[in-house]
Amino acid sequence: MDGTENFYRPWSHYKAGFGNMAGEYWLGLENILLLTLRKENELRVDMEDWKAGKADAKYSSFSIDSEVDSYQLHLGRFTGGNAGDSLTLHNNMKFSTFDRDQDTWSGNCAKTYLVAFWNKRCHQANPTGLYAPPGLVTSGIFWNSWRGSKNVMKTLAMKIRSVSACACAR
Ligand SMILES: [Ca+2]
Repeated sequence: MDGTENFYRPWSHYKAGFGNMAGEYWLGLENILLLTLRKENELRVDMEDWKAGKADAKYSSFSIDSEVDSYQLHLGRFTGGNAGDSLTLHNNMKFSTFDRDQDTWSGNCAKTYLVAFWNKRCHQANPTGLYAPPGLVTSGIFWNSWRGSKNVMKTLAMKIRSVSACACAR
């Protein structure tokens, strides 16, 4: 959202989480695992490009495996949103950082594009790319189905919430 946080980090940082919850932030794979372990969660991705346009993409479920299974991604179906679907390609991929290459490419996506994600060979969505205005970096934050891989995003947030109805007392 403002480029103040460094997202080019090793496995241990992506496992534990980093940043400030009020600003740029990665929740941490271990926390995501615990949050998605017992309840079914849905995912919503909100984004905004540099021309002030907004878009979103929604998925019916979102969970990950534990670290021994490399935090493999399990994504439900795309349920709508004007950003289109750029995440289904990443379904069933293991998480990769520059120091732990688990993508399906012979090279190292994380190192080549300075990212950490559920890379395949390599990506259609790049939420942890370098933050910069359009034209300054070759591997910025993008969502391919909405604005292509060259039109970078100004903000991007991945949000999960439980799909089960609230059982709280009124
Ligand atoms: Ca590889």
